[in-house]
Amino acid sequence: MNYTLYTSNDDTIVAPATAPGMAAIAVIRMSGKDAFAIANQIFKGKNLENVQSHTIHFGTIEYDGKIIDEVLVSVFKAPKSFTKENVVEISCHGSDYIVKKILSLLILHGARMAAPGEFTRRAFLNGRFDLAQAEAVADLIACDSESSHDLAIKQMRGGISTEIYNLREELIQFTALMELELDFTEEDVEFANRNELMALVEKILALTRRLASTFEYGNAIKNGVNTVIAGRPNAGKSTLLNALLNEDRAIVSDIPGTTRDTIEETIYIEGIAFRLIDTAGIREAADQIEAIGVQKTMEKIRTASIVLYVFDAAKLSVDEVRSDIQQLRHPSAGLIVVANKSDLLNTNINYPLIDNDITDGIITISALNRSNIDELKKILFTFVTKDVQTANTVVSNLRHYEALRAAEHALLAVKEGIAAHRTTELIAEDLREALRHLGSITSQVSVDQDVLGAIFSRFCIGK
Ligand SMILES: Nc1nc2c(ncn2[C@@H]2O[C@H](COP(=O)(O)OP(=O)(O)OP(=O)(O)O)[C@@H](O)[C@H]2O)c(=O)[nH]1
Ligand SMILES: [Mg+2]
Repeated sequence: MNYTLYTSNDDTIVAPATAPGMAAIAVIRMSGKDAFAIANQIFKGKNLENVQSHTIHFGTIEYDGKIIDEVLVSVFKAPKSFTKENVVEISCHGSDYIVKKILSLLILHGARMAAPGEFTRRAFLNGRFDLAQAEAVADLIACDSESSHDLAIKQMRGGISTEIYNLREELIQFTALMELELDFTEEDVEFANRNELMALVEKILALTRRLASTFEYGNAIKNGVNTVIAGRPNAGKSTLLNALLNEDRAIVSDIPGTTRDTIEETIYIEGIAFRLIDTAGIREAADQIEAIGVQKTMEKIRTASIVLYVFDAAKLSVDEVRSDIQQLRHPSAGLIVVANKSDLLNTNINYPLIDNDITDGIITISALNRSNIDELKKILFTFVTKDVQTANTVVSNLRHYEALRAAEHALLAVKEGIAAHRTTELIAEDLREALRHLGSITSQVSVDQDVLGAIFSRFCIGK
């Protein structure tokens, strides 16, 4: 959707606000200065221009003397509406025919079909909220688990905006002082205390780094955590998948090399989606199909957030376990060691020789007896949420993440500049660059029209 396709903001726009298909009710939303006048043309009930804001009215939609539907009409008068414009919401019966008919009648009387995201875009342009919050509305609509919902609400209420706002204000003060110095170049004065500036830059750097680091986890919460179950053949990987799912999804047998293609299923642990991926056991493949399976396993590990390394605790030596970990360890994924088949062991096992810093957790289970499975789930949940839980704000938006990273880059240049006693002019330039990136998150500076277009086109029509 191209930004230039939007026509005037004076138009009254209309779109279905509910998904198409059969449903009990459907809602059509109309926003703009003529919303009441246009609705009045087809609504037989009260005169909507004369009713109070935030009221609901029963009546019929009629055209050519024919009743199209019995409806409820909600009235929101500017500026107390989502878009801060006059808004009418028509709740009709949920049939695509009725929805289309009513839409066409409203368009006939002067409304225009809304472009994707145009309602939210108007809300933004009319100062209803900042850009980061507008993007959170998109996330809120798309969210499908409790955690992603929490995340979107936090952001919509202005989490990231407030965290950035105050520090950015301080930075603006310094930049202003630096600009002042530029007016007195011959006199060699320093209005901006370099030590204080350095301390502030450090503080902002810590914030941008903290916020950026929540991105990876925030993203995982939003999109599901890729969790690859890997290990040698017969370790019990498929049995573990079944135990975590609590159903017999994957084929289990005592023949090594049972699983040849990957199997993917999703489980929710306290609202967070984990995409479990059962893989072919890793060994020297006996045939070509198995070789392809092993290759696929390694590919899956590269895209994993967590690798669950499963081994047969009754069979493998510590050295073998260690060498497997070396092979499976991937810098961008956590690695949790799962010692399986505890039911075959007489004594409790202890793995003091498996380095703690190369694993993110070790647990002994019996996939067959389903013992310790809940504990394993707890480890998974804690691993994913440990960074997020301590943070007030979680960055879940790629645009914000990129802006934070760009700000960090500019701030590092400021730091270097101060340390190297560079000229005020050079430092001020990097400061402005940092301010621009920080400001672009909440759009305290002008955001390119292209950027706006890209953001709002992520919405679908009616949002
Ligand atoms: N005693 C015992 N046997 C288990 C346990 N978990 C799995 N097994 C058995 O180990 C054998 C292999 O289990 P699978 O789940 O198919 O192993 P896998 O790792 O998926 O094997 P491949 O798909 O061949 O790589 C089966 O006979 C399982 O019943 C366990 O906790 N205890
Ligand atoms: Mg298997």
